[in-house]
Amino acid sequence: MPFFSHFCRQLQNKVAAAPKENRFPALDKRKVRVIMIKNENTAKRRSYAAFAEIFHFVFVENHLFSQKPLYFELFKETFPMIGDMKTVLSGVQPSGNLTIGNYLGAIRNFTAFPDEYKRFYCVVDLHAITVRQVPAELRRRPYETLALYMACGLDETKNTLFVQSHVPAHAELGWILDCYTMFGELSRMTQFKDKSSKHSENVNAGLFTYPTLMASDILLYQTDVVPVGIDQKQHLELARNIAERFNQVYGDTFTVPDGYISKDTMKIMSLAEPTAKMSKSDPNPNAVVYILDSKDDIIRKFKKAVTDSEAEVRFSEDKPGVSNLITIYRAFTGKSVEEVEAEFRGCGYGDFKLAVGEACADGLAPVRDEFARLMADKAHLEAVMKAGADEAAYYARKTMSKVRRKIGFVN
Ligand code: AQP
Repeated sequence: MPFFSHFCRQLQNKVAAAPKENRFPALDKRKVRVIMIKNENTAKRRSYAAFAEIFHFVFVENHLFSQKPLYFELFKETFPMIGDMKTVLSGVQPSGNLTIGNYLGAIRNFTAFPDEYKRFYCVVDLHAITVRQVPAELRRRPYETLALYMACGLDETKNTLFVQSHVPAHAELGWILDCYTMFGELSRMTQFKDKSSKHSENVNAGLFTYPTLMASDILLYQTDVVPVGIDQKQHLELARNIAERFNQVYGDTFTVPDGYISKDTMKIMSLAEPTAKMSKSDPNPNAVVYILDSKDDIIRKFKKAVTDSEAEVRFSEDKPGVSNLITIYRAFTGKSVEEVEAEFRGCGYGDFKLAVGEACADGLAPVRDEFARLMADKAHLEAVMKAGADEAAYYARKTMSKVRRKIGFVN
């Protein structure tokens, strides 16, 4: 960045001159946000400069710099023609150890969005209690999930990382949206049918209204894009319907979101039962590869993976086990189906399974190492959670005040 050293000098001068309570925190280059302003007339540039002065931005040539994300957002709100960013949001339940299904179907795609997007990634603990959780585990897992987000490449200074229950507006909007969602719509959700048959002793109302809480997560941040696995497509469609219904009644209130579903890895299947989705709560540990499994465990699980009796590495609907292994191998090597088929032509399944296990274990090794490093600093994880929740709450409040006003609640 050509202006960066100039900026740092200016910022340091400003820090020295500012009254103590207004001082910037210690200069942290990673946290600096930059807005570029081009082709604007002098009057507009003067207003930017005045704004910059009040909110401790530094204005250098065509760039505005800030260390305070909320001021940065306030600026974009005040001058909406600038910084017209699209918003991305997604989340993972802390309902067990995360699997390569969660990784390939969702988390790895979270990192695909460049800095031009405003990105919110949450740990959806409110969703997790639709199924009974052990409190001590539920307390621990948000740290692990957050550390995994970061270990997978989500930079906490560029993404808003937070825990859903730390922003009460999710539950508040969830209730409101319940009142704009039809019983029949929720009854048609296949995840509700699956989960209520798996947990027949606890078919609670939360399991039934899970999709409206998910709609709340999305609509609260005026989300444009939601990266998810294909299993969430039906819930996403419902979120769109709810947004459109609300907008029809009250006028433009919510952004209608789109899904972002990676074609190649939209559904990673169980290794033991390749016609069923790989799920973190699967009671059979050999069916699931966890992101944090050791290399030995990963290879052992792939060696046991269910295939078929043909001994031919070929991608085909009638070969679900082999096709699933090809998908996983491709995801970790970047090879095409044809390349994989050619590579293993004439080989037995033993060699193929070993190669898949090694590619997967090697691909995940940097994530495991970084996870261990991050988990050793719980205070940092807590600071990330807190900063993320503060920032998310700021956006959530804006949507909630609009929603409350439109519905007719007294402020
Ligand atoms: N097997 C999978 N293939 C592709 N994507 C997957 N996802 C989950 N499993 C696969 C995607 O991961 C994101 C987070 O999922 P979640 O934890 O919120 O809920 P889930 O879909 O119910 O995941 P699990 O692992 O099956 O959890 P449990 O066992 O607790 O129900 C979502 O985007 C999902 O699509």
